[in-house]
Amino acid sequence: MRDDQPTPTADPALGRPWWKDAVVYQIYPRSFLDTDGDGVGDLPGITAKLDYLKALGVDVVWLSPHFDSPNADNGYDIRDYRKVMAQFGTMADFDAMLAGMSARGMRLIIDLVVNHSSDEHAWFVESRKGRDNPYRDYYIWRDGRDASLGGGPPNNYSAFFGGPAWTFDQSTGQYYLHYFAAKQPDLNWENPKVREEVHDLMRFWLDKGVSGFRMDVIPFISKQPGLPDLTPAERRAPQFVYAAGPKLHDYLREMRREVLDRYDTMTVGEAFGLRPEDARDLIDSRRRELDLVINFDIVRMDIDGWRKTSWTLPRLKALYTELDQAAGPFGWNTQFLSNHDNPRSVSHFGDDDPAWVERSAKVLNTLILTQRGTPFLYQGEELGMTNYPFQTLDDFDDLEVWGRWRDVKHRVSEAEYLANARAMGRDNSRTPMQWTSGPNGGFTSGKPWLPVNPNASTINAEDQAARPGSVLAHTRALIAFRRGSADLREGGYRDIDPDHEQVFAYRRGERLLVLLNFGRETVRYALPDGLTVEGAAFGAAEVEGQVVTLAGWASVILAVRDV
Ligand code: ISL
Repeated sequence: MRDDQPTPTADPALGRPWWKDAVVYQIYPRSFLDTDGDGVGDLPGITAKLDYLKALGVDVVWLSPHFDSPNADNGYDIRDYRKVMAQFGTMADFDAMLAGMSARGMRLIIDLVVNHSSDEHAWFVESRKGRDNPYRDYYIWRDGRDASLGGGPPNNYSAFFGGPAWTFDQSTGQYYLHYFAAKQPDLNWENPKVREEVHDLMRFWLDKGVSGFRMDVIPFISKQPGLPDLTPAERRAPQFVYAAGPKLHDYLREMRREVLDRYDTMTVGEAFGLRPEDARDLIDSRRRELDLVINFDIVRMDIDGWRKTSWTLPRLKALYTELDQAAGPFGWNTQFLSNHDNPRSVSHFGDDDPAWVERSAKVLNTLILTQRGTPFLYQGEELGMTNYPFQTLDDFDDLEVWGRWRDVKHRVSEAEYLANARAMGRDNSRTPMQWTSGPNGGFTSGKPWLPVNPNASTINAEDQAARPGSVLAHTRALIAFRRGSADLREGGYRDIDPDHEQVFAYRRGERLLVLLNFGRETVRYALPDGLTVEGAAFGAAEVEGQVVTLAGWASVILAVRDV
């Protein structure tokens, strides 16, 4: 532990928190189900599918931002933290959705986006009116660099959605900071009034009955003192500087003292810019900061900025072991392979060829649901939904794709950039849920805000709900199995064959061995000596003595005994 950290208190004598055993399902409301024909998903659409989620075995829903927003970044630019986005419905719709979840024994966590607001938020509208406005210090305003030093923005920070992280405001002659889009000005957490405003809005939603928050880019809220320039090396991945401010732990402990400890909550920090060893303090239960983090090590293992690189199974396995060990005895990991910012897991880590997509999606969902930690499934992952076949850049909605293109178009061909965006672009996971093989995949009766994947004709919930052996059936059964298995929920984790190029083989607890074939070739996998197979605990595989035959993209959970 760093010597600048407070001495942790003894781990509170708390029972096992409910969120350790929960299965979380992330909903991107814009793309879940549209009930009023405007082509955009809405809250009544979620309410209409609560029985579907309950049947799947979902315990907690993580709802991406549902707040009033101009949608510069599809809701991650909030204009009013206490108002439901009109396209999604009303506060009454929210209350009905939450009541429906509670009636089914499900909890809801919502997205806390407080590193920045929308530039249309009343606070920013006031702040930009004048240097002496009471709201001026709700945001981060600075004079430009001295003319003798060339003028321009205060430092060389870059924004993740292209261009500099500073925008000049003519009316007051200063620049304001925005790590993301210019329409997403960063809030000034040094200002206690900002922190009090955030605490108040958290209480507003907790008092309505939500069970916690996923905290958007929360490591960024503490800024570097003096905001010095980035070095050339830091400019390649500025998130590691933006996430290393000195007061993050203070702000989180204050948030816990002032708000969270007064409620029964689950808190998940999006740890963009933190390495596993940096995140460890955030999730150390003795420190009472966050419960969980969403880390980037696996989902971004083959992304370098806008470029897709490559990954190997041994490297993936090494990351699982590193993250498991980094959590240590007082931490707990999230387990996920996709979300609204990353490509579809079956296209990223599986095999989305129509002949293999179902089998490989089942392998990946088995990985998510049998690893040690709290599983997070992303909407559509239970179906094996795939990336979208984007044809041109004009097919993309995401400001990240467009912002990065502006940054690189002078030195990268459009064909090369498009190939990378097709593989890794965030819109891949934002195409509408595929409910049926009918028009627009059953998502809307109108024109969908983003096209529905043409393969909805063969990959959809209606078909899979009726078909044993579907990804949906497999995922549903495995969630039920996991619920009944202390080995999976609480047991230890150990990779028994880290170097194998195609098979991922790991022990869970005392009695389970998970075998995943990450390829099309059948593998006759030799178990280590000293291990006796007692049978298949979940799934099936041919076992002859110490050899297990794994068909292409097959998975099996074996009951084993050490002899
Ligand atoms: O990695 C990224 C930046 O290069 C983005 O995919 C993403 O911005 C990053 O993971 C942070 O994500 C969160 O904050 C963003 C929002 O666009 C994302 O949807 C959100 O998950 C700004 O609020």
